[in-house]
Amino acid sequence: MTKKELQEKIEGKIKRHYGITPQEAKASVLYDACALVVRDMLMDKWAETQNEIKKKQAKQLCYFSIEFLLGRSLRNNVYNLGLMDQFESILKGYGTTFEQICNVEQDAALGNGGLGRLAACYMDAEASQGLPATGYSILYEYGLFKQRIIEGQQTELPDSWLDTGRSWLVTKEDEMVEVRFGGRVVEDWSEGKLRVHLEDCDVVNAIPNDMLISGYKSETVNTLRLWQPKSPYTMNMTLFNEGAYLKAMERQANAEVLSKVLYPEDNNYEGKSLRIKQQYFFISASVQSILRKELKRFGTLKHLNDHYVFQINDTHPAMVIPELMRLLMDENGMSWEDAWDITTKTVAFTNHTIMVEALERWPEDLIRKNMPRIYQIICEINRRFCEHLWTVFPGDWERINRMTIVGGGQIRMANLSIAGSFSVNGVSELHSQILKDDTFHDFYLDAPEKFRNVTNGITYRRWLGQSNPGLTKLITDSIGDGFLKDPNELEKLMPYTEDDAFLEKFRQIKHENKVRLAKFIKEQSGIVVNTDSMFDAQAKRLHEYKRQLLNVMHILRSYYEIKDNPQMDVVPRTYLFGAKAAPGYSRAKDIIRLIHAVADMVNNDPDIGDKMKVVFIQDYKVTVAEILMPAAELSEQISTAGREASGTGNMKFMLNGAITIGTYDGANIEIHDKVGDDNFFLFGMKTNQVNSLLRHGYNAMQYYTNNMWINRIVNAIRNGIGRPGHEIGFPDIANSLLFNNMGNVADPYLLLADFEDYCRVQNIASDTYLDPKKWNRMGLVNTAMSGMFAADRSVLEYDERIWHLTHLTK
Ligand code: 26W
Repeated sequence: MTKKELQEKIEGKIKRHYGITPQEAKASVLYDACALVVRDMLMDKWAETQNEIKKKQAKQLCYFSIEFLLGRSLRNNVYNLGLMDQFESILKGYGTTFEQICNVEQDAALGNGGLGRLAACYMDAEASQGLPATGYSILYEYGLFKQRIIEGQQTELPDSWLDTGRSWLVTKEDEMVEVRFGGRVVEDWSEGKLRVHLEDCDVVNAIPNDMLISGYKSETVNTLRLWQPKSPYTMNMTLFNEGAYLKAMERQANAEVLSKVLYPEDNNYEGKSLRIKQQYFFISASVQSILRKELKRFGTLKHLNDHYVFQINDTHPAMVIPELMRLLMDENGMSWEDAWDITTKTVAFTNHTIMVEALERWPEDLIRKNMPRIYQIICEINRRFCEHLWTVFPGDWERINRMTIVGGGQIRMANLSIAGSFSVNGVSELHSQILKDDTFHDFYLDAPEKFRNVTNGITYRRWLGQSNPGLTKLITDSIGDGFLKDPNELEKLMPYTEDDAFLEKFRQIKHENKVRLAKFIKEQSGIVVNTDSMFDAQAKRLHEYKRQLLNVMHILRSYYEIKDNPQMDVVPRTYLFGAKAAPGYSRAKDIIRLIHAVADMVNNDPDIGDKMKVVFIQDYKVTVAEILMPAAELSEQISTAGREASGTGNMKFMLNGAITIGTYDGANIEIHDKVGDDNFFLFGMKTNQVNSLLRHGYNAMQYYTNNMWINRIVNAIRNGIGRPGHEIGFPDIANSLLFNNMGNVADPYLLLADFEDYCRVQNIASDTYLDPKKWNRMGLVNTAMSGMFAADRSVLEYDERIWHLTHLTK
């Protein structure tokens, strides 16, 4: 499309929707007009994609996820359509910039962290690779909370993303479906065979809101279908006339509350009844709408698994299994055996965590009350599964007990997911191995053929092409832009690691990105950072297993070293944190407060000056990550070995030329394999050492007694950290490292055991930084070897190993 045509379209929108000229339009109007024009363009391609799917009778992917952490859309879509130059020039003509208009858009934060962002990266990769895919989730009215720091403490504010997000949605009232809650299951033999239906249930209408998903230079446009609940009941006028206003609207309110808010828990299960209703709501609506299409197209559901594969993103969508069974049997008259055959050929399951506190186990009562038919079906799945297990493990009661789907008054969603799927995968080599050896070992013995690995990946268009234009240009100028479609081409950069002029340009770009971040930090917090210092970043959800506290302990050590010896030569560092804590996770919130206390102490100490700064970046989200990743030099990936399923932030840092300081955990291992020992700061215990230490009784206190630094640091944390006169003590944090608490051993994530080794490699990192050429060469090796962590590679592996989709014209 030419600039002129595009401009006419934008101006047409402004005129028709707002009745003004572009010169009169404020930024929000320009944003809206641009978004609508882009949406129209995607709509045309979307229709083409649908045609091709029909014509080819293509096999499609349905990706079920309770989270999609999309971030902004405008720049992404314009970039994918190859229209960046046109938009930039048109908006310049209106006296503004495209960047300013993009900044109007709020992030669509319909996710918490890794799992949600992965779903978003995969949507991009599928469209880019011409794989037909639909994502299914909930149209949350409020995304993940906005984080404000007040006096060092996190507070949460609502995030009403739809103010700007609406522009991307296409509401399809005519594709509404009904979802039923509660009621009674009625069995009816009147026609000679058993038919089951529900009576007296509460109905919630589900309305699809489709977001169109573009791919990079691709003809394929896919759909993200976000369900919005609407009550079919109008207000109860009798109650209203009696003056019982709230009661009169209760039914309506109960339905619409389903999509009010995204649960902010990450890696922590809480058996909230609204959450299970959210899960069932979007699952039932999605499966119904898929079956409706299949029936319309083929007149039968017998070949469902030839036309669709259902990938469930962790266990949150596990009710697809009984819901698909219910619809096939109760609404389409299929036998149990046929329905089970189709279900288990259609559903595939990805696990994203081995943290036990993240395992979903719903109280039986809750399911029985809210989804009575689903409850019955789960019980029958369980009965038959146990019968099967009895033949595989005769007499092995203990094992069978562990494997049952219903047990101890609970429904175990992971067990249901494995029993009802043809494929189970982890998200990194190590994690998939742990699933087989440990977490799901019993299931592996029962059905080894189900288990696979697909290592996670990220989309290079957003995380390099758009967020780091400087580096993208340098790479394109030297090896062409093929890497944006085939990321393995990044390896062509390897010869440049010996090219001094190239390395100097690489350094220069990193510096510019650091300046950009420094400006952002200054505006947000008033802190002035030294852009010649090493930018050392840890950005991820706040969780004890991710060990932000270990990072803090090292910062304190460096601080005391300077205080003890003010003349000492140090490599200046800026320690950057970005992290949200789940609102109910008090230890995590306490650690955020500690980071602020440390920042307060370090940043205001005249003895320290430019040598150290500690910055907590408020409200870490996709849009902030897009500024942070390109500016980072050292990437902190320091989880306790065996605990981080994969990590994907590690990949974003690597791609942008940061060097990892990390444990042998998750995808860090594969990053280390790619770049080698020389280009990675590896430290800490391995998974087997961690496990055996914990098994044989880990004695954290011994480190406190024997290690002078640990002793000093833990005491300081207990007694008071802060600028003089403003110290705050954190006895709970200190105690958690030393004493058993509430059934937990002291220091369950082994910070004290890994501390010395961490400090050792931190020193190596500092020494390395003194040789800029060496540092830059290491950074470039990281960028060059990062091809395998592209989402394109991941989705193609899913396709080859699990999905077997029909490929569309790219
Ligand atoms: C029910 C509460 C709850 C909420 C979210 C339990 C579990 C989760 C997610 C599965 C947690 C999560 O996001 N896991 C992360 O998934 C990423 C994508 O695979 C991995 O890279 C991260 O290592 C993993 O922590």
